[in-house]
Amino acid sequence: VQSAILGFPRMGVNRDLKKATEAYWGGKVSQTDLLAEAKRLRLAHWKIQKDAGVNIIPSNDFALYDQVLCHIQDFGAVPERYSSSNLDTVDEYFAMGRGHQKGGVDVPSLEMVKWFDSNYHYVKPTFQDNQTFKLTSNPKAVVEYNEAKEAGIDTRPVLVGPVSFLHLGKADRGQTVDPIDLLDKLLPVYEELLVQLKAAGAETVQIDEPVLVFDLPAKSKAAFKPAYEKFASLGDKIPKLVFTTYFGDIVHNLDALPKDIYGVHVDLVRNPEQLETVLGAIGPNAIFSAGVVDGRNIWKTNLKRAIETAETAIQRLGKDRVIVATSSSLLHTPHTLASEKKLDPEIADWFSFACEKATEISVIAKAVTDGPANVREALEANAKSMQARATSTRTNNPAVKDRQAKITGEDYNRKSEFPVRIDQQQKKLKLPLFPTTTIGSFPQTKEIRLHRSKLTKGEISIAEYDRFIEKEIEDNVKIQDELDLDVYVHGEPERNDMVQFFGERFDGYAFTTHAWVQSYGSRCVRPPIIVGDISRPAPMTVKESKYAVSVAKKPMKGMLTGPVTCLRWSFPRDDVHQSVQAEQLALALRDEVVDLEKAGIDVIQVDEPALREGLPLRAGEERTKYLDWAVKAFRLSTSGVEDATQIHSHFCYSEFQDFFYAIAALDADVLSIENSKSDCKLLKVFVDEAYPRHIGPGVYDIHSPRVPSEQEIKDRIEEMLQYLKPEQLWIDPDCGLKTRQWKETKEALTNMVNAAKYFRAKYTK
Ligand code: THG
Ligand code: ZN
Repeated sequence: VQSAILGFPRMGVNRDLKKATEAYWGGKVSQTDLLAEAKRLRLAHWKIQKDAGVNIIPSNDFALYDQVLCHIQDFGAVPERYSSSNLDTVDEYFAMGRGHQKGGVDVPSLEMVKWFDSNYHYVKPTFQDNQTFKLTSNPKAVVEYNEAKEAGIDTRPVLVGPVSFLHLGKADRGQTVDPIDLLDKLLPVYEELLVQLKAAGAETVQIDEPVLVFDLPAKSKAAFKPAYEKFASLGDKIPKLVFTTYFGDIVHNLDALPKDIYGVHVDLVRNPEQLETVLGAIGPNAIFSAGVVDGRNIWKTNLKRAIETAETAIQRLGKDRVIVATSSSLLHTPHTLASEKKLDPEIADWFSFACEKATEISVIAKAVTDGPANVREALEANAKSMQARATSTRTNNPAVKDRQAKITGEDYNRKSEFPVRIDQQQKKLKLPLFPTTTIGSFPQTKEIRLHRSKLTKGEISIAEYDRFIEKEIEDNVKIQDELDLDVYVHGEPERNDMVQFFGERFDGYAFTTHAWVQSYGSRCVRPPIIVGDISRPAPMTVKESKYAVSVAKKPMKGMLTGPVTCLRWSFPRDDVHQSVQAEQLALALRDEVVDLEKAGIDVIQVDEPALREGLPLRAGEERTKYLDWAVKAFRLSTSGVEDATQIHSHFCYSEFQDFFYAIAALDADVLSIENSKSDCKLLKVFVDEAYPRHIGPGVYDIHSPRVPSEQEIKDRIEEMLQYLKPEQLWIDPDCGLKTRQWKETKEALTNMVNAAKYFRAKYTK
């Protein structure tokens, strides 16, 4: 029985790839240096997997920015605005990933979107009506296969399959092509690439078709047949293909599973129940790849259970036809547990990051190949860890469970309905028409980062740090005075990431020093880990907010991350349902909300940008259930306040037409939503559904340093007023401003406030 890894994290043990790419973008290292560093990382990662005893090691899972983007370039699907910019291959690639504004070239990036339900973002292939494809002369998959081979490692190249590549793409702006209609044009490129891989020596190829887990439109679903019949007809001219799916089950799409495929991989961590059905559906000689080691989380694999699953498959198919594998690519896990020097050893014993998962997968393969006696020590140690975690007092907090049991229906509801609330809020806040505000964070300057890092290293005292933060807050308030905004924020200088910050303050969480996971391009997040029942040992944000109130003469907004987002952007427990974890987070946040209110904060924003990404990938009962507990968690966290306290919430991803009722059910007094890049037509849903509460659709894009003109913002507001009532509309930017510089922030906000004042004058006449 062979062992396989579907993909390895590419950042390196110390986020080396992030450092190299950012140094290259900043002009600090040459392209040659960057490419050499990338090569060093690939070799290091192959070697880790080989040394761990893994048989099937992936190549072409590496990417300088994003793996889908690599395919766009290698398939000649680069939109003309980039290909005509006269950039070299590497710069053209980065231009598509992050935009390019240099040397007379000014192109924005391609759209970046969430990769399934993960916190990773991929670059969306963007097609023309007259799209053609052409394989590049040096395909990355071949180059990297050869590179590994030269180092003495025979790898299995990974490709995004043709149906997924098209289905995950879109027509370019102004184009009408349905990407899936491009299949016939695309297939020859795959054929050529596969032939080259075979010639280079690749025996098998992992062909990723994760879109098979979706509810697919008929056309996309029908595309698998011609695509894979074509490949089957090529026989020995191409490598054998392992058709690979993950993040869901494929039972509802089994009729689209290629008949003559060499192998099929499914995710048995997410959907173990699909095992029997899939085993019954694959061809009489097909190989079955069992995804039994979680590629999305950091928990040590229960080896006994994984071995049992593999044995079930072996009993049906025989040892030669079964591969044990990670459930998905390990891209979504941190590099190695070995870097965590500060973790409590009791808890560290429960974790397994990418390097450790490589060893697990090889132990499982040995156990089912040669018998468990050959890996007895490893199995015994694993069983001990499992037992220790299951019985640890660290995971179990009776007081939290007790409180959960006492939740009543009342706890989910504000005291009064919105019309009563808004009246009282208005009496207290006395806001003008078209009130202006920002989403919460202000630029995280070098100085702020420096102070945080000095505090961590013990180079300054807590008192010194607190004084510095107060000074920052004071400055932020002054700036808002000058800008003449209506509802202030303190600017969050004391916070790192919006989830990490809370994770470090809740009980029941563990947090790491090096466990970075790629979010997009060179950007990483360090998700905190939920290990046990969650509670709030002490107020988390009250000190800073209270100070902010004391120096501000206008209403100050308190800022919190909502329960669903805290859950989604953490590594969750796998021993308790997510709804239970969300409820615990909600109770802890509810206390914080009430404490903020007591401290004189009259406006409290509870952000839920991850509500959307948590939506189960397929429509149906699962989605309804998810939305039910997610909405309840939000309401539980926010309903403890008086009517006169105004609850805001913010959403970064505004495509919520398909679950609008849930957004409405949050019952937030004011919603701010990302809207600046989308069509204002999206706002139509608020009219259609007669949404009664207040809304601030972002009036400009904060993801770019570009300063919007006052006129541009006025035009935008004018457009919004076609859909929203003047008394409903707030004026705010798209998202938090932490990734921006102060100069552009001040200029943009000045224009925004002036635009708001223009409409205020116009409508109060
Ligand atoms: N926090 C978390 N997840 C997220 C976001 C977030 N997912 C979606 C979206 N926002 C992704 N966006 C970003 C934006 C910036 C960064 C990461 C993800 C970022 N990271 C720093 C870096 O890589 O340099 C490290 C952060 C730090 O210093 O703590 O800038 O906001 N959880
Ligand atoms: Zn946002």
